[in-house]
Amino acid sequence: MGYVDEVLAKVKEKNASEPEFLQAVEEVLDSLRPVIDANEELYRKNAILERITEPDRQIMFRVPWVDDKGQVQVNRGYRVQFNNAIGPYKGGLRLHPSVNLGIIKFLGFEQIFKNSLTTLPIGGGKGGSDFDPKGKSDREIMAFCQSFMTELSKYIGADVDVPAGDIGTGAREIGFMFGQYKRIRGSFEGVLTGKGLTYGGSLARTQATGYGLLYLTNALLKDHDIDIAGKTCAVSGSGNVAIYAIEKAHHLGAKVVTCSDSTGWIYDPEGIDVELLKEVKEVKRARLTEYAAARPSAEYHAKQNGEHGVWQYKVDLALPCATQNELDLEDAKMLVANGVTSVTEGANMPTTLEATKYLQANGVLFVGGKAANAGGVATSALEMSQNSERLSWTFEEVDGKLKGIMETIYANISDAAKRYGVEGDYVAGANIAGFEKVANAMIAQGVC
Ligand code: NDP
Ligand code: 2IT
Repeated sequence: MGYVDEVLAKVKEKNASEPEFLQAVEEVLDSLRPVIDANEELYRKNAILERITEPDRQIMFRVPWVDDKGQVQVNRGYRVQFNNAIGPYKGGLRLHPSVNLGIIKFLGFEQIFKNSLTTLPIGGGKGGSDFDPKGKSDREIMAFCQSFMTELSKYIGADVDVPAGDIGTGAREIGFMFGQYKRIRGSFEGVLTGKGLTYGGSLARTQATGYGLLYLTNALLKDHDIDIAGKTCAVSGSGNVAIYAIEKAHHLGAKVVTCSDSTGWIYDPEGIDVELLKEVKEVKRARLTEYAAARPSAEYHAKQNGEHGVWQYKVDLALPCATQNELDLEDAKMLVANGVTSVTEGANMPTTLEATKYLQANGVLFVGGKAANAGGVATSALEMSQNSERLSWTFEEVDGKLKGIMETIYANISDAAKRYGVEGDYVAGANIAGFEKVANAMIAQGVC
């Protein structure tokens, strides 16, 4: 058995109850075969694959808090510090009832390669809780965030581990967590990113993941002599990533006709009204039914089981921006039948392995989340730089750097795919480019 297959078998045996983590590891290791084959002795001797698939540590803790009725509630908190070979652990905090250790591990594992691709000095980590922020009052959110940070504060720091937002964690939650960290540790430092602008946040961080996704998509299309202007797009989700992806798609002259949340989706053939969507989601924290009620051109469809949702429409560009495994093989077949040009992932691992293979086999330009959504964490790293030098840069400066980083990422993943004989396979290109830097750093630092 080759080295990759040996390690894959061991990882499957050790982590049998974590399907999302196994899916992420399988995708990465499978596509690293050309690099591993070319340097098998070196990587095997240094146990690089065994080490890169085993977190440095995984922290799990109780999060007790009091609800508005005076009842004590208990959630479980997580922080998985996966790999700090090239910089402090860096990655978001997900607050969603579906969160478990396997999901945090898959996200932390992906973050290693994504963060390496940004070209900035950040390692991989992820955290979160099975807490459900939906329907909670601001006081309940604060009570949870303070309790969560009371424990988490023991393990993080500006040069150690720097968490940020993800599903369910936005500026409000980061603010409450930052306040509690400061109170416990007595230190005003860049320990979290995605902070408010009055206390160390970076301009353009809010927009960064969605904008970055479109900068990368545009670079991909340009390289294939395709003009993004005039193209029709399907976006899923209606959270932070989706909203700013839609906004930037419109800036670039494309038209987004769909968005969704966990209860249903919108089809709006005149193009999504981003200002209205922001009002419904960012200000009122309401359902998409409110968007449809205020917009005569929009259809609202409640989600049932098994339908194709936003992937059933005839579009040129598909941009999944909600959650993992939201685009399956049947959806991929529908997109291909409708002549889709590209699928670029705003979310983390939104496309199943089978769907990814089908899209690639049918000539669809496909870029996975590790490359396509890296703009968020890249701008978090720019926030860390600004905090370190105690300065803040203008929106144009940060946005300009973000655009440059996304174009560099596209060039690097395209080049890595070519170097290893898999031209046009941007999944392999991203995994290879991300891996090489981390593996070299691990070898240089000895057995640790
Ligand atoms: P938000 O919480 O702002 O939005 C998430 C969106 O996805 C909401 O519309 C939500 O609907 C929907 N959604 C979440 N879970 C499910 C589910 N199980 N089924 C159906 N719909 C769901 O999160 P973000 O926009 O920040 O994150 C979206 C994705 O992008 C995630 O995969 C995240 O890991 C990834 N990402 C985020 C980055 C960031 O900077 N924020 C950076 C890189 C990647 P509802 O409101 O009904 O729950
Ligand atoms: O998945 C991700 O890259 C994020 N949620 C952003 C992480 C960060 O540290 O900004």
